[in-house]
Amino acid sequence: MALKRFRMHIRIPRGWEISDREATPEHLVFGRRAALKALGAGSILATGALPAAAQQAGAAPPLRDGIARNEAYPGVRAITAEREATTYNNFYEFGTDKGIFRAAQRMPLRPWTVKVDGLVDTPKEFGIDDLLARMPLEERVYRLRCVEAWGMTVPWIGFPLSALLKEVGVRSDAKFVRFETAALRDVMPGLRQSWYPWPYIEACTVAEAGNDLSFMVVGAYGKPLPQQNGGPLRIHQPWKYGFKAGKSLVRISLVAERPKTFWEAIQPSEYGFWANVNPEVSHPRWSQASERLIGSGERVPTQIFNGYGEWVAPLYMGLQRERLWA
Ligand SMILES: Nc1nc2c(c(=O)[nH]1)N[C@H]1C(S)=C(S)[C@@H](COP(=O)(O)O)O[C@H]1N2
Ligand SMILES: [Mo]
Repeated sequence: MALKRFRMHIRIPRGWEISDREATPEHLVFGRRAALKALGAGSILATGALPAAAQQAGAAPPLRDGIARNEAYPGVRAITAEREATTYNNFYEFGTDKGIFRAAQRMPLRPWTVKVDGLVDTPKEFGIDDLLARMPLEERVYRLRCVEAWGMTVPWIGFPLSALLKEVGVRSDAKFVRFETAALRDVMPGLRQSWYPWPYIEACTVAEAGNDLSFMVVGAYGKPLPQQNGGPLRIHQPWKYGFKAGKSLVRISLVAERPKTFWEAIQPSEYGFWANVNPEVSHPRWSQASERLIGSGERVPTQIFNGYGEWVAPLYMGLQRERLWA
């Protein structure tokens, strides 16, 4: 089925168009200060005027035409409204509340490069547009299940992680894949919260990375992936809790040792390395038996491996002694 094309509707407000009301939340104030400091323009702060240069993000060009939906992995649930999926987000670099989408618009999506290095035959650095041109783009409707017991269903656009790894050649001594998120001090106010172990690191095994469900996401709802959802490039492994899905990636490294991941470093008793979805294994502070659907608010039963067991359960044979369930 051909994917319907949309025109992009990314409109970046100029500084003078931001009302006081919008500019009040602390995360925006931090962001403004950081941007102004970077420009050496502290005196402008008093007037509330923000130079246009500090606001303008490098926009992503539209995705190519004719991206088809891969129907191999049925979404099952109704697709979450685009507005909901792009305004209810977790992206701590921009703040700890769900409404960071406005603050996230400050992050330029171009230019953008991603390094693929470590235990590979040929380490490479890709410009995002070269990567988009090279990779086999397709649409997949995947569910996303946050460890906080909410879920959504999104038509993502992207390519299998295995296609990217083929470009560099994974060496046999590589055991894990480490995903590193951008850490842009000037536009990410959350980085000032120095008690968090920035940058945001996530990881999986080479075997998990090679599973066809492991998807590098570059778009959603027919458009380039917006900042708040992890544009221009994020990983999504839909059988795992959402915190495994590192956003706005700048570096992907093949390594021999299991990396210490962001949430595991903060609270290992609550957020483990494997973090596979399981309704029967509660979070220490709440049940995982059901989840709230963003948008409708409906509560539905959670499925083991978020419903993707048919494709991923074999990955965990022989690993029963590991703490597989978050
Ligand atoms: N860099 C980074 N990636 C991140 C996060 C984050 O705070 N920073 N939050 C994670 C969590 S907890 C979830 S549930 C998903 C949310 O993705 P969404 O906002 O596209 O729904 O992103 C994940 N990726
Ligand atoms: Mo999450």
